[in-house]
Amino acid sequence: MAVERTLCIMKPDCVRKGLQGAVLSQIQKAGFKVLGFKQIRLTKEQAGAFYAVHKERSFYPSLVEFMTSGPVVPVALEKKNAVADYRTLIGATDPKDAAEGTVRKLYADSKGENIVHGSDSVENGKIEVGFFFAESDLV
Ligand code: FUP
Repeated sequence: MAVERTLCIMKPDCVRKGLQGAVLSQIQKAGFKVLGFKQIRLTKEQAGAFYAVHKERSFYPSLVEFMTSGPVVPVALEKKNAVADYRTLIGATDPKDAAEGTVRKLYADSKGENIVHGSDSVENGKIEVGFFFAESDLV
């Protein structure tokens, strides 16, 4: 299995609920190395660009609204098989469908406000880490 990078974003609901530590602990216990970690407030332009793939979807405006509603914590992660393993750890997009013990099952209220983001492919893992972190910031 190859070493991969994947991007976690602790979303505004995660920060509002004070779950940054609990979520990071769960990620670290699962064997991920934290390469980069910061708290920022996204602009509408940044959130819109990050989710550009969903631009034509009906939920896009509310997604951008939500992602700019408070601070977020992007976390660059590295591990063998990181992309698939991190998605297993966070669970399905809709917490109603998420497996027991997953981050979204434990903490998320809805499909729209689901605590964390996770990259969906190895290629997007690299691109999304680069969206938030310069290579020189990943240590
Ligand atoms: P995921 O890869 O699990 O983060 O899910 P998607 O890329 O399909 O969706 C990205 C985000 O859009 C979700 F985290 C929340 C939002 N979304 C909705 O609000 N409604 C939907 O029906 C689907 C996604």
